[in-house]
Amino acid sequence: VAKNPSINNNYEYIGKIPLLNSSTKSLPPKVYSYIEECASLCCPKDIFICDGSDTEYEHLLNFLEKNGTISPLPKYENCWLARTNPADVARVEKRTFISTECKRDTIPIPREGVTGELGNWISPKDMDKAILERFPGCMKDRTMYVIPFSMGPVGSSFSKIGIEITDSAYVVCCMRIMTRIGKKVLETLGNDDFVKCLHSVGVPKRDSKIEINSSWPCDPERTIILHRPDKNEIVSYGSGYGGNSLLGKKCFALRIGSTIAKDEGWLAEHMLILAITDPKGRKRYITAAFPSACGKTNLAMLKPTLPGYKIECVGDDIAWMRFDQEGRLRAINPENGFFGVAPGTNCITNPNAMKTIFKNTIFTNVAATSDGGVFWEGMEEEISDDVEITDWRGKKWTRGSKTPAAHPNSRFCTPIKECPVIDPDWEDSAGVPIDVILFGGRRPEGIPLIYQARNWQHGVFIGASMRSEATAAAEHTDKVIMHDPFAMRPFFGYNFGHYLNHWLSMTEVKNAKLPAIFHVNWFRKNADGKYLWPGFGENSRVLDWILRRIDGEDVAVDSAVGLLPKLGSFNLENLSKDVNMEELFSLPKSFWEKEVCHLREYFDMQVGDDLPAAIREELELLACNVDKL
Ligand code: GTP
Ligand code: SPV
Ligand code: MN
Repeated sequence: VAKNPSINNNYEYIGKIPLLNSSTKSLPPKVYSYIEECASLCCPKDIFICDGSDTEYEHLLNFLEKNGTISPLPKYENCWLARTNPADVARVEKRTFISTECKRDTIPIPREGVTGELGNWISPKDMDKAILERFPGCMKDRTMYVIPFSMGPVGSSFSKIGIEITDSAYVVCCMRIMTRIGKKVLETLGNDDFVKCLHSVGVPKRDSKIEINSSWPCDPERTIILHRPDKNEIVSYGSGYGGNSLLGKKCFALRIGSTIAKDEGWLAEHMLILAITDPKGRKRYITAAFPSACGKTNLAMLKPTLPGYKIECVGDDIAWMRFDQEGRLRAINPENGFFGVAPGTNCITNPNAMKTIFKNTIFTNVAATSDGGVFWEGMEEEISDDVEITDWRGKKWTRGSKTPAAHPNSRFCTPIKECPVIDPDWEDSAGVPIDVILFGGRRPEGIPLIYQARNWQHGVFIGASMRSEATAAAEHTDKVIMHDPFAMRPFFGYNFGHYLNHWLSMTEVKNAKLPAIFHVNWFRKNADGKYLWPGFGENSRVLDWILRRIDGEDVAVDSAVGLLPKLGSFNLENLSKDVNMEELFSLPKSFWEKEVCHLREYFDMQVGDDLPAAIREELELLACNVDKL
């Protein structure tokens, strides 16, 4: 990035490696040792300590542009397009591991002969081996960046600090958007402990079969994402993409976060946080756990179609929650940006996102237009017919082409502060009080638009039973329905059975005012494969029913699966399309019989002895109810 240090003798050194831009005096001793340790392993050409300033950001963008990693998007203000290697486009769940001495601390032991689907365990010895096979010398000829970052507002008692060390300037730029980085973080940290996050895009072996371009170095064949919860340590190799490389996000805030949360008595969840103000002016906060690419960003900044409602956004992906002295569950969004799915976003589906993302944004793997803008599936009405389109791989693309213009997991990376509907209290260090928790997924069949859990235990069972169609957010290629309990399957930092016990134990918190729990499904389809529910802004009707329900209105009726809206209680006034409500809320017996079978098999095969009795009890109750349908 900077000048050649060999012609300047004024550089300080860490070990034998020149420190480009800072003084070792500004580094707390523990940070210094961590840098020294990583530098001696990775052998970078120099070291750059990120201060988070605008000048630094410009400098890095400039470097990335020269290197061909990003190109400017002159149609907008300070926006950039990055194209990745086509082999590095999503999270890689199969290559993600948690390391503990005892395997069962990480994952439930599956039934003999069955492959575990609730995370991957690696022994500490094998983790060390995996590191030594990949990291020595991996940053040769590259700069090693040191990013001090805070998850949560700097200095808040909820917040936690990490140091990410990476050889990717793209990662630095995205971390600057997604978290709070720089000098202030180091000052706040002092000589306290921090979460150690080491990342390298890697160097492929000589005989690698994957074509690697210098604009997006990576090593897809040897990519590995490792976590050591007992040492608060993350090591990620081989990928520059999203959840694999922005280590504050899924690795820290969810995997390491959930293990810290378990020990300290709180919750780290894959959830959006929104504020909703009803026509009477009452404001409430809702969190929602939907699997990756299943609608969190869209709900978090929804523009209600129901008059009189207002929605404000606190966060779109991660919630850290704990009960306060009064027994209120309080949540913060530990992030500072949105790393949102681009395809499907437009002025009809998500107008607030469209107002957010055309300033100070790094787009990754979207298509480009000849007038210096971006394009993706769903943006057809937003661009003029005469612009030419270049697809995410950099090839000419024509309308009607068989391959998508934007990669289905293409993303925008945008500062939260650009969002026009950000909640004024979004950075409140005490967190916002949560009244409602939603679970949901992509369920083309059988699952009604909305139902409510009868109580906390039933709600935890509903979270545990979540299933959803696979999406492009990870490496799964076909659209199979996968189990994704709590939308956390890829993100559990410890044994799912223990996680369930932790959730169940919230009833024991003194004075706990437990939020009401609901399950939603925007994605049910009819026999022609068309969505039954218009979704997006119309989802405000579902939120309206939820609020009236928690306000004690007589709007619910019990069913086999939980509480459903009473006939006629749902506000359908001026609904944008004809909806077959009967079909949308039906509970087909044969479907639910199969669902119960799937759940029973999953709990038996995957969770086994670690399944809490309370969850088993709820399953048997459901089975019994379904029998009577
Ligand atoms: P991650 O960032 O991967 O965790 O995803 P997310 O949960 O934030 O999902 P997001 O809101 O980005 O939505 C993913 C896709 O689902 C987008 O293409 C949306 O357009 C689409 N989507 C979101 N809400 C709805 C809805 O109510 N109905 C329909 N049909 N599609 C929706
Ligand atoms: C998800 O997959 O849930 C995301 C995107 O939010 S990533 O940061 O890649 O994990
Ligand atoms: Mn997510």
